[in-house]
Amino acid sequence: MKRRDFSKNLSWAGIAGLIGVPAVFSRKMADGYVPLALQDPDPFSLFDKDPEMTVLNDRPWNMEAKAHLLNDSITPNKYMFVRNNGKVPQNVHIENWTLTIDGESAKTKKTYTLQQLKSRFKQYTYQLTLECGGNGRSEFDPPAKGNQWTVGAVSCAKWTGVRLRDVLNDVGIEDSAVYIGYHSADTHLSGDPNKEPISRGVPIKKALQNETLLAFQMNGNDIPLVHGYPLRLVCGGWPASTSGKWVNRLSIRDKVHDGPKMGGSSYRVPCETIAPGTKVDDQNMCIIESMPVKSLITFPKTGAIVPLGKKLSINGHAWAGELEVTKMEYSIDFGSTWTPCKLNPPVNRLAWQQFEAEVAFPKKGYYEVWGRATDSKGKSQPMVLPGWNPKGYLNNACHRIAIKVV
Ligand SMILES: Nc1nc2c(c(=O)[nH]1)N[C@H]1C(S)=C(S)[C@@H](COP(=O)(O)O)O[C@H]1N2
Ligand SMILES: [Mo]
Repeated sequence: MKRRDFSKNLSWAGIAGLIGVPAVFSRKMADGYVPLALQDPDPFSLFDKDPEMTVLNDRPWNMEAKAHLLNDSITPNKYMFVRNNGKVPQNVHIENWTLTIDGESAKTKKTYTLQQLKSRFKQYTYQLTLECGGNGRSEFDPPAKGNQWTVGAVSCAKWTGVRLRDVLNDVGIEDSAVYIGYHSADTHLSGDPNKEPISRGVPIKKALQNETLLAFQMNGNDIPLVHGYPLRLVCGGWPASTSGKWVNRLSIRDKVHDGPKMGGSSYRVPCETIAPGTKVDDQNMCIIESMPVKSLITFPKTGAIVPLGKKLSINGHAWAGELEVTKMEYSIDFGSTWTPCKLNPPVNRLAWQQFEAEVAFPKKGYYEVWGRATDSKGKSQPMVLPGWNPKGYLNNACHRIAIKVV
């Protein structure tokens, strides 16, 4: 229950009804005080998340999965990470929800209701990998400020919606178009209604890809509120910050979009590699586009115990931004030698791919299984932390799990 609804709607008798017993000194409670027993529920039930998820922040809410929770090939809501920059919009009414397309490079300005979007344009469903640019940040040294994501800020759900391209073409795109920028209904943490928490976008070329969707469903149901209900931009393979939640306006820009979190060092890395800890001028920071090749061993859970002589089945996912993963390998000797895994193709472009292997161990003792993916351009995951950068983005080092053979 939300505090506001509570103070508006409940009598003391109502409170007693909810708690199940009378509040003995209820008359002594200050006006507007919310009894502990009725304070906001834990975030897991609030957002329908599994209690094994890790909460990294509550203002704003940020939550990640542990590797073993991401074992499904299609990520269910309960294991999907939450990354908010502001406050989740309340009182969303889909009957009144509209999407306006405007901007310097829009031929006209048009507004669509959700119903119009759904009925006027063909609908498509794709499984799309969304990884936060800061996934893996916790390993950076010197450390980077922000949510200390470990490995679980990645998901691959099934998104249904209309192609952004079809809607933009319906509005008309001028030749001058360079970028699109999204605007959303979430509100700034400061409470200032004129401030947007985040307004990012992608180059027009990415906006016009088949798989770039204006989605209204996730895994066959309405998108959960915290993931962008009722309308979300989904740009698979790119930092998930480009996938605007609660989208109500999109601008076709004649320059690189300049909304909050587009400039400075936000979602940018040094254009040239630098030594850890180096200060970099803003003009030498470049916008992150396609995410780098990466993989996650989602089974077994780290710490598994295996009897000697029994092979261990491992499996997980691999993805490579705009590219496909063409090779997946594992190592049990700290990266000295590598053995190929069986790797499946993606169900569609920009979806993660499943891998599996049967791992044999030579004798009793402690092992680590490391996973390494290689993309279609021949780039592999690094074994150690790659390219230090001030904000701690793009850590795609090999994932590893600990195993004891007994
Ligand atoms: N409107 C809006 N869209 C947003 C954000 C946000 O705070 N507000 N966060 C972005 C970031 S940084 C990420 S990583 C993804 C997270 O998506 P999820 O919470 O659905 O997993 O949403 C992106 N879209
Ligand atoms: Mo993010």
